[in-house]
Amino acid sequence: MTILEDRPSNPAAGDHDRPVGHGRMQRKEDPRFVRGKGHYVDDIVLPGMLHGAILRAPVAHARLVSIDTTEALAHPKVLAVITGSDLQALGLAWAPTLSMDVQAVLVTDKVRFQGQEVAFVVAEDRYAARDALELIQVEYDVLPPVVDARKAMDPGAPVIRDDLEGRTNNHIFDWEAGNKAETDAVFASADVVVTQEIVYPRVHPAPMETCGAVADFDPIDGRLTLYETTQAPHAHRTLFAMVSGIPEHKIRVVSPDIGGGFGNKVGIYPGYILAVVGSIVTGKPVKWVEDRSENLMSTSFARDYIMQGEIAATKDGKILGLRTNVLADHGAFNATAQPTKYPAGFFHIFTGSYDLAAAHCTVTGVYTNKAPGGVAYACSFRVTEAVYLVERMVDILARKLEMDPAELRLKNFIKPEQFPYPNKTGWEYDSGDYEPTMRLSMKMAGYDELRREQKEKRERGELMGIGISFFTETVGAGPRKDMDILGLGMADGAELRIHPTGKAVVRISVQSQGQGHETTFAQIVAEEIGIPPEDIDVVHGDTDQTPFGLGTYGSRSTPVSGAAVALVARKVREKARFIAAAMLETRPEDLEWEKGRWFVKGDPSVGKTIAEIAMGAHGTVALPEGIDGNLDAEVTYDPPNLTFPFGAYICVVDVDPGTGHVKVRRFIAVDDCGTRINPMIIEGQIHGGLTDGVGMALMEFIEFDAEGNCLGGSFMDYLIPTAMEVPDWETGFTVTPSPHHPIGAKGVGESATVGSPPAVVNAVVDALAPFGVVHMDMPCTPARVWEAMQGRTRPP
Ligand code: MCN
Ligand code: CUM
Repeated sequence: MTILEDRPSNPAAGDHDRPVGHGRMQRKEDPRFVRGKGHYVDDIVLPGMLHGAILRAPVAHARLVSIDTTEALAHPKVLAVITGSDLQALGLAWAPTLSMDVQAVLVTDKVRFQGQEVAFVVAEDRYAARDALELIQVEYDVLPPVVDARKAMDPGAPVIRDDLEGRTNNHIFDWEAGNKAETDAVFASADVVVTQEIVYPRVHPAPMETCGAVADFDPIDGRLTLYETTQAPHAHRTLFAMVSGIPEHKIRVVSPDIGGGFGNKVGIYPGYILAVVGSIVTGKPVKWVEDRSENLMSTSFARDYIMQGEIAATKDGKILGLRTNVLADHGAFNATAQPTKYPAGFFHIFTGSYDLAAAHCTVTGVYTNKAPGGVAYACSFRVTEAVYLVERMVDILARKLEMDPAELRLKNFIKPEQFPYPNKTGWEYDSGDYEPTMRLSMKMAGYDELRREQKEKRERGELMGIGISFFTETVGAGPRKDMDILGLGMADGAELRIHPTGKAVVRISVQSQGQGHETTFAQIVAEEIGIPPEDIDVVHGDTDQTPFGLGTYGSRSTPVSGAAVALVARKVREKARFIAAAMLETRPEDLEWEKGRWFVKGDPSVGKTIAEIAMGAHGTVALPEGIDGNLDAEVTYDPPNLTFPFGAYICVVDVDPGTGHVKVRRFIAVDDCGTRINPMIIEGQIHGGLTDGVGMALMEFIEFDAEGNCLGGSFMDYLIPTAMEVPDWETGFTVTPSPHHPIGAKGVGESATVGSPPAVVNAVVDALAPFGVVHMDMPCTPARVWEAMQGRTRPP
C-alpha cells in the first residue's frame, strides 16, 4: 500500500484516515532545547559537590607494577584518590557487564586497552582533579598486545583475560543460526556462488554530550541519587543495587535531558561506579563528566565485524542461499548490551528482505586489547552488520550475473502474501510489502534516467555511481520469554492518570535522548482518549517517578513502550465507560465511544467527555463495584513479537577520478515503519540516520596502530559528517502496519543508520566498476578510493 501524503492508516485499529494525535505536531520539548534551557547531567550542581577525574592507561596491554598516589593526595584541593586495590577491598574492583562477563572498574592486575581506567581523583573542582592525575606515579610492565582480531586465536597469542579462571586463549563465544546441512546442499546445487570478505569497521556513536554522572550518597538514610547519562534508568538501578549492595528502593536513578545516546549510553561504565564510590568515600556529591577523547577511546564502540559472505543463486537470478562466518572483535571485556540468548545480537536476520531456500551463519567472538562494546550506534542489535552484509552480497551477485541490482532485488523479495513470514534463521517477520516501497524509491530517484546518465558519463570517463539498499530490520525487543538482559525480561510499563480537570500525565519506562518521546507518547494517548496532546505530560527518566521497564535502545520505545501507552489509554477509556454510565444512570453497554467522549447509543446529545468523567470519578457519584474513584490505570506490556520495519534507499555519488573524493549527490530514502505517529519526528530520525550512514561509509573509523594505540581518539582523527558532506535528503514512505502492535506502529529510530551504509558503498563500488572494483571496505576515504582505482586495496 503506497500513501504519498501524511495520512497514516491503520486498519487494525479501525482508523483509516486520522493522523495519530495531531500528526506533524511540533515537538513539545523543543522550546527548552532551542532556548538553551535543556537540563543535562553537567548542568546539575548540588551543594558541596566535588569533581572526579579518571587516570587512564597510556598503553594497550601492560602489567600494573606499582601505583603511588602520595603526591596527588597532597594536592591542596584533592579529597580522595581511589585505586584498584581500594576498590578490591570494597569488593568493587570488578563489575558485571551486560553480557555476563566482568569488567575492571579500575585496573588491579593488568591494563587491557589504551584508555582503561587506572585511578580516580576526587577534588574540589574539575581542574584540580585533572591536575592531580599527573601527580600519580604508575609503573607498567608493557606486554605485547592483541590488536588484530584475526590473530586473537593464534597459538601463542597473548592471553588478555588471564583474570578469568583457567583461561588459555582469547575466545569468547561461538554461536550459530540457520541450518548448515540444508545451506550446504543449496550451495552445492547452485549455478552461481559468489564469495566476499566484508569488513564492517569499528566506529563510534560519538553523541554530542559525552557520558557523565553526579552521584549523591546520603550516609544518614543510606540513599543514593544518581544523575546519569543513561538510556535505561531502571535496568541501571537494578544493576547498581546488585553490585553495591545498596537496597534497590534506596536508589534513585535520574536520566535528565540527554544530548544524544545512539547506544553509547546503554552500558554501565566505570566512571558511573567511581562517582558513586567517590560520593560514599567523601560523603559529598561527586560529579564525573568525561571529555571527548575519553568518550571516543573508552566507551562503547560499534561494529568491528569481519564477515566472510557467500551467496548462491540460479543463473537467471533466483537467490537460493546465504552463508557467513563472522569474526567479532569485542575488545577487552565482553560488555555488549544485548539479549542474553543472542551473543551476536540479531545478526542472524542477515537473510534480509529475500525469500531464500536456506541460510546459515556462525559468529565467533574474541577478546582484543581494545575498548569494550560492540552494540551501539543505532545498530538494532547488530542488524546494521547484517544488512550491510546481505546488501553488499546482493550487489556483488548482480555484477556477476550482469543483472541490474534493482531488478535482482525485485525478483527475490518476500511476497506480501507470505507474511507473517518465517525466515530461515528463526524469525517471524510480522508484515511487509516490499515491492511498492522499492518502486516508489525508483520513481522518486528517476532510476532509469539515472542509469542512462551514468552510461553517457562512463563513455566520457566520468565516474558516477548508483547504489541501492533494501533493508528489513527487527526492532522492539521483547518478547519477554525470548529476551532478557541479565535475567530482566524485556517489557515496559506505563501509568496514566487523568486529573480531575481532564489534564493527564503519562509515566513511561523508556527514556528519550532526543527522539521526541514527550511529544509522540502524548500523541498516542491523545489518539486513544481524545484529549489534546498539549494537555498530556509525559514523565520519563526518573526511576522514582516511572514504572519499571528496560529502556530505550533497539528502536524499542514505540514498539514496546508505545504499545504500553496505547493500551493503558484504552484501559482508562474502558474505565471511563463505567464511570460515565454511573454518571448518566445508564448501563455501560448502552454507551458508544467517539473520540474524547462516551455517549448514549441512539442519543448522541447525551454523553460525558473524558474531562467530565475524570471530575465525576473524583466526585460524589456512586461508582459501580470494582471501579475505584479515579481515572487512572497502569499496564506492563510484553510484546508478542518484534516489529519489522523496512525501506528502500538509493544513493547517487560522483567520484573525482583525480583525487578519489566521493560526493554524495543525491539520496532517496523510502521508509515503512507502519503507522506513523509524528511524520516530522520520523523525518528527523531518518535525516539523522542517513547522516550517520554517510559518515560511516565515507569517513568514520576507530583505527589502531600495531601497539594498540587508538588512532581515532579525537574529532581531528575520527571524522564525522557535517551539513557540507551530505545532500538534501529526499524522503518518502509507505505504510504497512504491524498486525500485532495496538496502533500498528513499528520502530524507526535506527532504520536509516542501518539501511544507508550499503547504499553509499554500493554507489561507490558502482562508480568504480570501470576499474573492475567489486568491493571495497568502509570508510571509502579519498585515499582508499584512489588506491582502488589503481587496482590496489588497503586492508582495514
Ligand atoms: N515514531 C513515530 N512513528 C513510528 C515510529 C516512531 O512517530 N511509527 C517516533 C517515536 O514515537 C519516537 C521516534 O520516532 O519519538 C523514535 O522512535 P523509535 O523508533 O521507537 O525509537 P526509540 O524512541 O526507541 O529511540 C531509540 C533509537 C535508537 S536505538 C538510537 S541508537 C537512536 C535513535 O533512536 N538514538 C538517537 N534516534 C536518535 N535520535 C536522537 N535525536 N538521539 C539519539 O540518541
Ligand atoms: Cu544499538 S544503538 Mo540504539 O539500540 O541505542
